[in-house]
Amino acid sequence: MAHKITFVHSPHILYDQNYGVALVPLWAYTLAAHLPDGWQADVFNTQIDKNLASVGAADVFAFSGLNKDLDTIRAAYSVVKKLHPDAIFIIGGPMVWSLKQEGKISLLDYFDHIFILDGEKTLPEFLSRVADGSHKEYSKEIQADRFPISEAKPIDFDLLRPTVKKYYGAMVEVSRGCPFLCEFCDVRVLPGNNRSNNKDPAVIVQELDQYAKSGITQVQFVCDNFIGDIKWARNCVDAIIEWKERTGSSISIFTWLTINLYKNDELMTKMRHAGFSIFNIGVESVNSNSLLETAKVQNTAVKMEEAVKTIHSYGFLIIPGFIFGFDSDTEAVFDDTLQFYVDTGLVGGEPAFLYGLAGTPLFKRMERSGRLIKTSEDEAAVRKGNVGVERRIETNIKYLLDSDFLAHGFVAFMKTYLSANYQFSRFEKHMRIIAEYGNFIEPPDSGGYASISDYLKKQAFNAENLRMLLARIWYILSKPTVFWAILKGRMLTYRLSQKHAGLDVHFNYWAYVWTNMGMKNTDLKREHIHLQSVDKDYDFSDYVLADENKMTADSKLHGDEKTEQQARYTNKALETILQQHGSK
Ligand code: B12
Ligand code: SF4
Repeated sequence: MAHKITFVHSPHILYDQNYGVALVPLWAYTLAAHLPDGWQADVFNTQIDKNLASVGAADVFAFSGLNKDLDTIRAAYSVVKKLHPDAIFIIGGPMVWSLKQEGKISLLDYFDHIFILDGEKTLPEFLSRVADGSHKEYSKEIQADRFPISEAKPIDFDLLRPTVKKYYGAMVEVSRGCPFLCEFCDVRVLPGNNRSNNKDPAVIVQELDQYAKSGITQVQFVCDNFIGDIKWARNCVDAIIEWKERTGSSISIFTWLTINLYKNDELMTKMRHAGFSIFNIGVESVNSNSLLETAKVQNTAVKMEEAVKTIHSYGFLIIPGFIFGFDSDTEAVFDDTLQFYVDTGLVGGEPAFLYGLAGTPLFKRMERSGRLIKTSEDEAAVRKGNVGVERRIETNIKYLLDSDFLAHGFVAFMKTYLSANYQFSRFEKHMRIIAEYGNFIEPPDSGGYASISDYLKKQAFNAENLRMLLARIWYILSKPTVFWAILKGRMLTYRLSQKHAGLDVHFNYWAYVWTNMGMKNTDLKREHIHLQSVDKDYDFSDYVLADENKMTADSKLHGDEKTEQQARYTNKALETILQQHGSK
């Protein structure tokens, strides 16, 4: 008799994250491709099916999630456990790694087994042992080595096919890891992850082909940094172009990469032809010492303004990551960031405050210097990410800048950010760069990742999403200045479209992000922001210095070979701060 595993995806839906679209739970379909013979899989996603009580029997129920999903996973577990008490319950995913780093793995003790890191090898081995009854010999925690993603199989598309149209576009994992050093980032500290591990472009094309045959054209290329290995990136882009020419398929791609792309005209040109449309890029800060502090070396080495404009000029849209609260930040941080947005025509992005993610060098530095907030509230913040209901913004770091200044500054920042004049200036600049630089390459396909037809369909057939769409429309119609700016933006798009096809997506994306931010932040007040800073008479002799800042041999064992290099960069910036404060 066949054995069965059901993957239960039960994320905590942050209203302001997905804005009414569900994305394919990739972990489940990735792992389902690696089941041993004699096993069949099912997926239950509480995002698209609310009736968890209808979940059928299985030998094993597998859960996964991010830190913010702790509560919803517990709730889903309780429902399924009550229905199927004799089944085996297991969990894995990014949350498990983070909790382990933080010494809080016991929060998942109610699971029979906890899988740390990649499951492609550990899960099938475990299931084989379940089949012959010997799995009880396994310890509670099952730790994996980094799976060589070059050996990845295509996802189990047969399992996904019946529900694939319920999701916004496709998710294709292409690469894991990143060669850079950013102090706050936990991508680079995962074992073996401080370099790119890449999937075979042939497998990527195979997955694209499956989605395309189901009529899906908007694709997320899931990775940490698409150009972490530039040679592989070129091969991958070539393989996509070859596949498109061979099959006549048409896709638009969203992915994650780094700012150094701007130097590579040939690659950018090819990426336009392949259908690349939107990039998530960590700009992080307009303050060069803050970039040095966080060892974002690829950003310190370039003229950021020119880099952003160049990438825009090809027709790409950038979702910039901006972070406030670096030690090197000055009181000019909010004004300078607002100016940078306008100067470079950035139309997207949602700035956030620096957060110490467990396991990162930043977390360790904050912990050692007594600036990590470790209260029960901290736990709540870890669970919910940055967003809560009453406490909308809450972090786990004591900043050097005054918390009151940061909170007031952020409220004022948001007010300007959302104002119609400011928004229109950004959009106008964005379009002007495209029109004037002479680099623009029309998208080969009419869509673009943010093409709205699929989005609107997802909104129209779901009451909750429809309410969100109406709220969005109301946000525009209820404010004459907003309505007028949107109208001007639409007219500008129309005018420029006469010369450059494919600009609608830029307008759509601008209006989408503006209204998202507006709906979330229009009523943002000082009291929604719970930040802490060091005492006014903070003794800078407690501030962590260069030698103390080196990572331990343990982190090297984890494959993070460049920790000392990162510490050198970070400390160069920190020493500037110490000099300013006349200490040590
Ligand atoms: C794509 C992506 C997104 C997409 C969402 C995708 C989706 N389907 O919902 C978007 C852009 C919306 C997004 C948003 C956010 N994301 Co995100 N995102 C990713 C990214 C790049 C890929 C995730 C993925 O699908 N990977 C591919 C799958 C196959 O990998 P996986 O899920 O890790 O699964 C593997 C293993 O973990 C393991 N495994 C997983 N589950 C299980 C279960 C069992 C039983 C077993 C045995 C094994 C196992 O096996 C799998 C195969 O190896 C990751 C970084 C990364 N490279 O993984 C970040 C990441 C998951 N995101 C992260 C964060 C913080 C967020 C945000 C909270 C950011 C924010 N502050 O706004 C939001 C919240 C999203 C939300 N929905 O509310 C963090 C999570 C950190 C954490 N510990 O919680 C990550 C890890 C990035 C990072 N290092 O900081 N994200
Ligand atoms: S560039 Fe920095 S933040 Fe981005 S994935 Fe690489 S190490 Fe992390």
